[in-house]
Amino acid sequence: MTDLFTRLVVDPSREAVAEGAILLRGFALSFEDRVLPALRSVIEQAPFRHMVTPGGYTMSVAMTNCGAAGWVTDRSGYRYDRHDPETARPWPALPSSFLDLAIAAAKEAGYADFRPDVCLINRYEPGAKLSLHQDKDERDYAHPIVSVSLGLPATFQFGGPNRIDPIRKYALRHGDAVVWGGQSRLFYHGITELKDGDHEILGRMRINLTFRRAL
Ligand SMILES: O=C(O)CCC(=O)C(=O)O
Ligand SMILES: [Mn+2]
Repeated sequence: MTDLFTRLVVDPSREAVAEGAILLRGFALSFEDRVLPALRSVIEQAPFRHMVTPGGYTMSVAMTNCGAAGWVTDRSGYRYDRHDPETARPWPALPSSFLDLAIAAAKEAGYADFRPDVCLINRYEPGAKLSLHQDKDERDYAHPIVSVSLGLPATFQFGGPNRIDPIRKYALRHGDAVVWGGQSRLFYHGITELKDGDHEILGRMRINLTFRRAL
Protein backbone atom coordinates (compact mmCIF):
# COMPACT_ATOMS: atom_id res chain seq x y z
CA MET A 1 0.00 0.00 0.00
CA THR A 2 1.52 3.31 -1.09
CA ASP A 3 1.32 6.31 1.21
CA LEU A 4 -0.60 9.49 0.50
CA PHE A 5 2.48 11.41 -0.64
CA THR A 6 3.44 8.73 -3.17
CA ARG A 7 -0.11 8.63 -4.57
CA LEU A 8 -0.10 12.41 -4.99
CA VAL A 9 3.16 12.37 -6.88
CA VAL A 10 2.23 9.56 -9.26
CA ASP A 11 -1.44 10.33 -9.93
CA PRO A 12 -2.50 13.66 -11.51
CA SER A 13 -6.15 13.08 -10.49
CA ARG A 14 -5.10 13.44 -6.84
CA GLU A 15 -4.60 17.01 -5.60
CA ALA A 16 -3.32 17.96 -2.16
CA VAL A 17 -5.58 20.62 -0.61
CA ALA A 18 -4.06 20.96 2.88
CA GLU A 19 -2.46 18.75 5.52
CA GLY A 20 -4.93 15.84 5.78
CA ALA A 21 -7.08 17.09 2.89
CA ILE A 22 -7.15 15.77 -0.67
CA LEU A 23 -9.20 16.27 -3.83
CA LEU A 24 -9.93 13.04 -5.70
CA ARG A 25 -10.92 14.03 -9.24
CA GLY A 26 -13.65 11.83 -10.76
CA PHE A 27 -13.58 9.42 -7.84
CA ALA A 28 -17.38 9.02 -7.68
CA LEU A 29 -17.86 8.34 -11.40
CA SER A 30 -17.59 4.58 -11.06
CA PHE A 31 -20.28 4.66 -8.33
CA GLU A 32 -22.67 6.91 -10.25
CA ASP A 33 -24.89 4.12 -11.66
CA ARG A 34 -25.76 2.99 -8.14
CA VAL A 35 -25.62 6.34 -6.36
CA LEU A 36 -28.03 8.34 -8.57
CA PRO A 37 -31.04 5.98 -8.24
CA ALA A 38 -30.39 5.72 -4.49
CA LEU A 39 -30.29 9.51 -4.27
CA ARG A 40 -33.66 9.75 -6.03
CA SER A 41 -35.18 7.33 -3.56
CA VAL A 42 -33.84 9.25 -0.54
CA ILE A 43 -35.21 12.53 -1.90
CA GLU A 44 -38.66 10.97 -2.42
CA GLN A 45 -38.75 9.92 1.22
CA ALA A 46 -37.23 13.12 2.63
CA PRO A 47 -37.67 16.01 0.18
CA PHE A 48 -35.29 18.98 0.02
CA ARG A 49 -36.17 21.96 2.16
CA HIS A 50 -34.67 25.41 2.82
CA MET A 51 -33.80 25.55 6.51
CA VAL A 52 -33.53 28.65 8.67
CA THR A 53 -30.38 29.59 10.59
CA PRO A 54 -30.48 30.54 14.29
CA GLY A 55 -30.14 34.15 13.12
CA GLY A 56 -33.34 33.88 11.05
CA TYR A 57 -31.73 33.65 7.59
CA THR A 58 -33.31 31.19 5.12
CA MET A 59 -30.47 29.22 3.51
CA SER A 60 -30.17 29.42 -0.29
CA VAL A 61 -29.00 25.79 -0.34
CA ALA A 62 -31.84 23.26 0.02
CA MET A 63 -31.00 20.27 2.23
CA THR A 64 -32.06 16.81 3.24
CA ASN A 65 -30.35 13.89 4.98
CA CYS A 66 -30.09 10.14 5.22
CA GLY A 67 -28.53 7.94 7.88
CA ALA A 68 -28.89 7.55 11.64
CA ALA A 69 -29.42 11.29 12.07
CA GLY A 70 -29.66 14.43 9.96
CA TRP A 71 -28.05 17.85 10.23
CA VAL A 72 -30.74 20.43 10.85
CA THR A 73 -30.93 24.11 11.70
CA ASP A 74 -33.78 26.25 12.95
CA ARG A 75 -34.20 29.26 15.24
CA SER A 76 -33.01 27.18 18.20
CA GLY A 77 -29.63 26.23 16.66
CA TYR A 78 -27.64 23.71 14.61
CA ARG A 79 -27.73 20.03 15.58
CA TYR A 80 -28.07 16.44 14.46
CA ASP A 81 -31.59 15.07 14.85
CA ARG A 82 -32.55 11.41 14.54
CA HIS A 83 -35.88 12.46 13.06
CA ASP A 84 -36.83 14.57 10.09
CA PRO A 85 -38.51 17.60 11.67
CA GLU A 86 -40.85 17.88 8.66
CA THR A 87 -42.39 14.42 9.17
CA ALA A 88 -41.21 13.36 12.68
CA ARG A 89 -40.06 10.12 11.03
CA PRO A 90 -36.50 8.72 11.09
CA TRP A 91 -34.39 9.83 8.12
CA PRO A 92 -34.06 7.31 5.24
CA ALA A 93 -31.28 4.77 5.80
CA LEU A 94 -27.85 5.34 4.24
CA PRO A 95 -27.99 3.46 0.91
CA SER A 96 -25.27 0.81 0.50
CA SER A 97 -23.98 2.62 -2.60
CA PHE A 98 -23.49 5.82 -0.55
CA LEU A 99 -21.61 3.88 2.12
CA ASP A 100 -19.40 2.10 -0.40
CA LEU A 101 -18.51 5.40 -2.09
CA ALA A 102 -17.74 7.24 1.16
CA ILE A 103 -15.67 4.41 2.63
CA ALA A 104 -13.68 3.99 -0.60
CA ALA A 105 -12.97 7.73 -0.92
CA ALA A 106 -11.88 7.98 2.71
CA LYS A 107 -9.62 4.97 2.32
CA GLU A 108 -8.05 6.47 -0.81
CA ALA A 109 -7.34 9.61 1.22
CA GLY A 110 -5.66 7.61 3.97
CA TYR A 111 -8.61 7.29 6.38
CA ALA A 112 -9.12 3.53 6.20
CA ASP A 113 -11.29 3.29 9.32
CA PHE A 114 -13.93 5.83 8.33
CA ARG A 115 -17.52 4.56 8.65
CA PRO A 116 -20.05 7.38 8.14
CA ASP A 117 -23.34 7.30 10.00
CA VAL A 118 -24.94 10.32 8.31
CA CYS A 119 -25.07 11.99 4.91
CA LEU A 120 -26.16 15.60 4.51
CA ILE A 121 -27.39 16.22 0.97
CA ASN A 122 -27.12 19.78 -0.37
CA ARG A 123 -28.91 21.04 -3.46
CA TYR A 124 -27.58 24.22 -5.08
CA GLU A 125 -29.61 25.94 -7.76
CA PRO A 126 -28.04 28.83 -9.72
CA GLY A 127 -27.26 31.66 -7.28
CA ALA A 128 -27.16 29.42 -4.18
CA LYS A 129 -24.05 29.53 -2.01
CA LEU A 130 -22.72 28.25 1.28
CA SER A 131 -20.73 30.82 3.25
CA LEU A 132 -17.42 29.95 4.89
CA HIS A 133 -18.00 27.69 7.88
CA GLN A 134 -16.52 24.83 9.90
CA ASP A 135 -18.20 21.41 10.20
CA LYS A 136 -18.25 21.22 13.96
CA ASP A 137 -21.56 19.74 15.08
CA GLU A 138 -20.14 16.19 15.06
CA ARG A 139 -19.24 14.46 18.31
CA ASP A 140 -15.69 13.37 17.47
CA TYR A 141 -13.41 15.34 15.13
CA ALA A 142 -11.09 12.33 14.75
CA HIS A 143 -13.28 11.30 11.80
CA PRO A 144 -12.84 12.98 8.41
CA ILE A 145 -15.45 14.59 6.17
CA VAL A 146 -16.08 13.06 2.73
CA SER A 147 -17.74 15.41 0.25
CA VAL A 148 -18.95 14.33 -3.21
CA SER A 149 -19.95 16.70 -6.02
CA LEU A 150 -22.63 15.87 -8.61
CA GLY A 151 -24.16 17.96 -11.39
CA LEU A 152 -23.14 21.54 -12.20
CA PRO A 153 -19.58 22.66 -11.42
CA ALA A 154 -18.92 24.84 -8.38
CA THR A 155 -16.12 26.82 -6.78
CA PHE A 156 -15.03 25.31 -3.47
CA GLN A 157 -13.17 27.54 -1.06
CA PHE A 158 -10.81 25.99 1.43
CA GLY A 159 -9.09 28.09 4.07
CA GLY A 160 -7.53 27.39 7.43
CA PRO A 161 -8.44 27.11 11.11
CA ASN A 162 -9.43 30.79 11.35
CA ARG A 163 -12.04 32.54 9.24
CA ILE A 164 -9.53 35.18 8.14
CA ASP A 165 -6.91 32.67 6.91
CA PRO A 166 -6.01 32.77 3.19
CA ILE A 167 -8.39 30.81 0.98
CA ARG A 168 -7.65 28.62 -2.02
CA LYS A 169 -10.29 27.94 -4.65
CA TYR A 170 -10.94 24.65 -6.44
CA ALA A 171 -13.32 24.00 -9.32
CA LEU A 172 -15.34 20.94 -8.33
CA ARG A 173 -17.02 18.97 -11.09
CA HIS A 174 -19.44 16.08 -11.36
CA GLY A 175 -17.84 13.03 -9.75
CA ASP A 176 -15.15 14.83 -7.73
CA ALA A 177 -14.65 13.96 -4.07
CA VAL A 178 -12.89 16.00 -1.39
CA VAL A 179 -11.81 14.41 1.88
CA TRP A 180 -10.56 16.45 4.83
CA GLY A 181 -9.59 15.27 8.28
CA GLY A 182 -6.66 15.22 10.68
CA GLN A 183 -4.96 18.63 10.79
CA SER A 184 -7.55 20.21 8.49
CA ARG A 185 -10.72 18.65 9.93
CA LEU A 186 -11.95 21.99 11.30
CA PHE A 187 -10.72 24.21 8.47
CA TYR A 188 -13.10 26.81 7.07
CA HIS A 189 -14.66 26.04 3.68
CA GLY A 190 -17.59 27.10 1.52
CA ILE A 191 -19.10 27.25 -1.95
CA THR A 192 -19.39 30.50 -3.95
CA GLU A 193 -22.61 31.41 -5.79
CA LEU A 194 -23.45 28.65 -8.25
CA LYS A 195 -23.25 29.75 -11.87
CA ASP A 196 -26.14 28.89 -14.16
CA GLY A 197 -25.74 25.93 -16.48
CA ASP A 198 -27.38 22.70 -17.58
CA HIS A 199 -25.79 19.44 -16.49
CA GLU A 200 -26.47 16.51 -18.80
CA ILE A 201 -27.75 14.28 -15.98
CA LEU A 202 -28.89 16.60 -13.19
CA GLY A 203 -29.96 19.70 -15.14
CA ARG A 204 -29.77 23.13 -13.50
CA MET A 205 -28.41 22.07 -10.15
CA ARG A 206 -25.48 20.84 -8.16
CA ILE A 207 -25.89 18.14 -5.55
CA ASN A 208 -23.32 17.63 -2.81
CA LEU A 209 -23.21 14.58 -0.56
CA THR A 210 -21.41 15.23 2.72
CA PHE A 211 -20.61 12.12 4.70
CA ARG A 212 -19.81 12.40 8.36
CA ARG A 213 -19.45 10.34 11.50
CA ALA A 214 -21.75 12.48 13.60
CA LEU A 215 -23.01 10.47 16.57
O1 LIG B 1 -21.31 21.71 -1.17
C1 LIG B 1 -20.15 21.50 -0.80
O2 LIG B 1 -19.27 21.13 -1.56
C2 LIG B 1 -19.78 21.75 0.65
C3 LIG B 1 -20.89 21.45 1.60
C4 LIG B 1 -20.54 21.71 3.02
O3 LIG B 1 -19.52 22.26 3.33
C5 LIG B 1 -21.44 21.28 4.09
O4 LIG B 1 -22.52 20.73 3.81
O5 LIG B 1 -21.10 21.48 5.27
MN1 LIG C 1 -19.15 22.07 5.49
